[in-house]
Amino acid sequence: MNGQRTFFYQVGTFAVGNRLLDPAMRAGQADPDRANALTSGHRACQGCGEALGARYVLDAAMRATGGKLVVVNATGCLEVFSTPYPETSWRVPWLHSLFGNAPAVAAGAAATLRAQGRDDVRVIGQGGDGGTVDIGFGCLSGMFERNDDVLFVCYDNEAYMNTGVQRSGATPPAARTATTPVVGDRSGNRFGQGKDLPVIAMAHRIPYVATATVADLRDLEAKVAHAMSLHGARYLHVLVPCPLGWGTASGDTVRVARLAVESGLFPVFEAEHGEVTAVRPIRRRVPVADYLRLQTRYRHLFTPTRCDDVLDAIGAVAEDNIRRYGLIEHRDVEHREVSP
Ligand SMILES: Cc1ncc(C[n+]2csc(CCOP(=O)(O)OP(=O)(O)O)c2C)c(N)n1
Ligand code: SF4
Ligand SMILES: [Mg+2]
Repeated sequence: MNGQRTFFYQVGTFAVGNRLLDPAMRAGQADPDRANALTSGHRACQGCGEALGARYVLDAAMRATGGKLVVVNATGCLEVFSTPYPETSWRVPWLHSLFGNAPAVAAGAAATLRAQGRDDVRVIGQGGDGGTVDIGFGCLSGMFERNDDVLFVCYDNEAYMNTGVQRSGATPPAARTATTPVVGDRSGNRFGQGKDLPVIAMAHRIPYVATATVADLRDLEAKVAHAMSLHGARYLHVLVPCPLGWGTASGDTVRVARLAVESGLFPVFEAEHGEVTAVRPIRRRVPVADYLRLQTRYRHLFTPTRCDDVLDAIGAVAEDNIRRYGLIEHRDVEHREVSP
């Protein structure tokens, strides 16, 4: 690449297979020898963001560890669609834990490997938002507090999807779920603003916390690679749109994830030992309505009449994120460009 300029469109998320690039600059998914950790034939819905996210994450982790990886998976869609007995789509050593104890099982796997002197084998725990922010929260906090050598990945689709789209602690305000219906003047989810687990993880001062989405493959892969270069407790929170639960078109998964970022509703950042070290700036800010309108879980905000008060309240959440993380003009912390 000496003396040759590389343009954004040659290295962006959609250029994953650009074989003109130096191998080191290509995305992991462009590698014909990638692990295919979550291979085809599983039963996820078409356009499932969680399946996409898990594939990116685990292939990147397999690459970073030379294939020496053990994965512990909480109960949820990711486990159910991938392992209908006696079949499996996983091409990694993979354990299914209970719904609520994946971080503890992962910590146990890491301790066992250490006791066997096999520090080269790394451990990832993973689960949905319900398994992470609600029922598994105590085990996860313990894993953070003990600084166990585990990367825990939460695939956040903002509800309990596997059991029929019930509200979780990560469900955002006004979203319609099976347990937060739109009835009369009740406008979907009325419980708080959703649990901010990345910030709670940062409060544990663990070595690494990051957020990402399935809209930016290179960013996600780079964060996994960085996480696997570190030891101790690490946490990655990935926004993964769910066409079934969100009421989005299956072809819109990546677009919806991108709009979540560009509206300011999902800040993408990294933090080390409790301090934000990098943010991904918003390139082209969009109104929150552009993001919400694509999802039938928010249809009641637009029809039969537009709920400007609720839209304004959601817009204020985005505004607050933009201010807190400096997503538009960030001067205090480094902006780490993931692509060269
Ligand atoms: C102790 C316990 N309570 C409830 C369940 C039923 N259950 C299985 S998966 C699930 C929801 C999973 O939601 P989430 O963690 O967000 O993952 P998703 O399916 O959305 O990917 C529930 C309620 C269970 N398996 N165990
Ligand atoms: S319900 Fe949602 S999370 Fe579950 S398989 Fe379907 S798209 Fe994926
Ligand atoms: Mg979920």
